[in-house]
Amino acid sequence: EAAQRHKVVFVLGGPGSGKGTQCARLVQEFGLEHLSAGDLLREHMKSGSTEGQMVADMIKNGQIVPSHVTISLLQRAMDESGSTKPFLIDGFPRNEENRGQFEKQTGILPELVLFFDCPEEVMERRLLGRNEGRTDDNIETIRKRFKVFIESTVPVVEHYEQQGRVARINADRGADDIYKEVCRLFLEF
Ligand code: UP5
Ligand code: MG
Repeated sequence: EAAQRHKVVFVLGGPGSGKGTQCARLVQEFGLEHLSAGDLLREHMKSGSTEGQMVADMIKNGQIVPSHVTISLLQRAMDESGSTKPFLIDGFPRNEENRGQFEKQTGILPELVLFFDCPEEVMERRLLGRNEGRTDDNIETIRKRFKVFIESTVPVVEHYEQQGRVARINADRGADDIYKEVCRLFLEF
């Protein structure tokens, strides 16, 4: 039996650009399923396995976890949800290797890629003010996350831009203003 092909929207943007905030609103209004790759990895850290410990170390250092780990978690979450709704995949793919492996293993190309564009100083202020106890919300790790974003994730956005799949959104605004624009996009979509 052929694996079920899920419809997917990728949500990309730098650390603190507001991916999680906007996804939470979208799922309420548009009947989508939110899958945060970061949340799945943070959950996986608690498993107590060797792999969980490796994920914890990599997140604390702002490094990208090997594709096979993240893709297994995403694939399982999509399959177990039993949902036919489109999935909003937040914070993945983070590098070209993630992108290629996901396409190869799932056969899925995104219907749309939302890209939240935000200056670093704004993202830095948001992350330092978040206070949710994340091991990567300290200035040292935040700087590493920005570097990884520029070096590894921006090329993924550029790849999808060449395919005409990207909606670039100015994320240097209040969350309500951003959401209005995101809503307009989804109403057309
Ligand atoms: N906030 C949100 N919007 C605002 C606005 N418009 N104005 C003012 N404040 C706003 O927002 C961050 C903070 O800003 C919050 O306090 C919010 O209230 C406020 P949030 O919506 O959480 O932003 P988000 O973009 O989701 O930031 P996050 O920190 O989650 O982004 P990251 O991309 O850094 O984190 P993620 O969880 O995706 O990944 C964490 C780590 O996991 C990575 O560094 C990596 O090590 C690992 N990872 C992988 O290895 N592979 C993956 O595929 C995914 C993650
Ligand atoms: Mg997030």
